[in-house]
Amino acid sequence: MKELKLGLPLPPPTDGPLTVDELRLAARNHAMPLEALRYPVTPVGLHYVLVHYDIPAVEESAFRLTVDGEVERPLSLTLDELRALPALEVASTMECAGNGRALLAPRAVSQPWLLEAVGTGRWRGVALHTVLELAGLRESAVDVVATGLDRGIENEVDQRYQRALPLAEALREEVVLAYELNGGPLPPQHGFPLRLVVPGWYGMTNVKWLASLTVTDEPFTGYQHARSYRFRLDPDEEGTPVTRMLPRSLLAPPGVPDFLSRERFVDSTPVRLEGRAWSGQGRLVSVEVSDDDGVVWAPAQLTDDLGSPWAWRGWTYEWNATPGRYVLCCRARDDAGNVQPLEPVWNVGGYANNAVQRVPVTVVD
Ligand SMILES: Nc1nc2c(c(=O)[nH]1)N[C@H]1C(S)=C(S)[C@@H](COP(=O)(O)O)O[C@H]1N2
Ligand SMILES: [Mo]
Repeated sequence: MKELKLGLPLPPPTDGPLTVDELRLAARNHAMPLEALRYPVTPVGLHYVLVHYDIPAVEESAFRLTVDGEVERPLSLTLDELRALPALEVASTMECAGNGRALLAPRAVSQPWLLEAVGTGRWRGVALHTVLELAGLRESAVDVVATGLDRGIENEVDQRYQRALPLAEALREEVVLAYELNGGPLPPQHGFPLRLVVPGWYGMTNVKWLASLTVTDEPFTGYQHARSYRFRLDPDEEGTPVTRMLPRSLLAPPGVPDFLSRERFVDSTPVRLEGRAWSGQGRLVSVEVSDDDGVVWAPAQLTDDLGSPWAWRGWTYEWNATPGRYVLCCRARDDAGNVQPLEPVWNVGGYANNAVQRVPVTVVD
């Protein structure tokens, strides 16, 4: 990690119109169209994508995963060697920590997500603990640092993309080094040939193009931990780390959209409203629906197509409405006591804004 002085520090938060920098990021990094909420497992091309720098070039035959640091036996594993280890598949919902950022005011100038930076995949690979056991953890082990092949400059710091996991998280049974998504090889944009998948945590933890695991004897303080991905009310404070996903529910907008505004028009009711909901903080316990902008709420019916505690659950709600204008909302609650707020909770980086979705709908005669 090297500090450069390029005169390219991050711009301050703004209330102004979307900048070209944000538009450029938005065009590279796509969200999941909300109608794709109909699929319990998100088709690969519809899963959201977030790439901080460039998708790196990878030569499969030259690829090795190295494991070093506080281990008894440093490793260098080919993909075939990883595939020969016991396999594990986990259906897991992943959401970017910046989801909802563009709806904050002032907003951090970064990837300007609205609400759809989410997707669910069947991630198949080797459990991280299997590889760590093969290497043999030393008593001194504290963090497992995952480093990607991609490199770039962020806030004047030249870096490889790196995130670390505390040992207790790294040893969880369902943490996967994935070489497959939805039954096929990982596509380039999702981390080919190998990525880390940490169910329950926000997206940034799931290091793509994974090249090395380094076990450290002290907590990791790299850029994506100490500078980025922290809840701060002031840019100069230390802040607290962004970790697990807060509960969120999303509604597949009913009816048909207006091309430009995407306002919805519904011909007649009753309409079966459908969506999905998840939480990385606890078990999802309820989803409620409102058609009056969050004044009166009614319970939705939860479904469980995937049967994975790490994947979103479906929900449905039979909506009976007369002609008129409505604002549909949904909110999720988990058993850790979290519920989606009606108004966003602001922070400098624009992280974890899980305020309820609002979908204006006109029911026509
Ligand atoms: N190596 C590397 N891993 C990365 C990133 C990255 O830029 N480089 N982006 C992270 C972020 S911020 C998110 S939200 C997820 C996005 O994963 P996806 O593109 O497969 O949806 O990957 C994470 N892993
Ligand atoms: Mo992200």
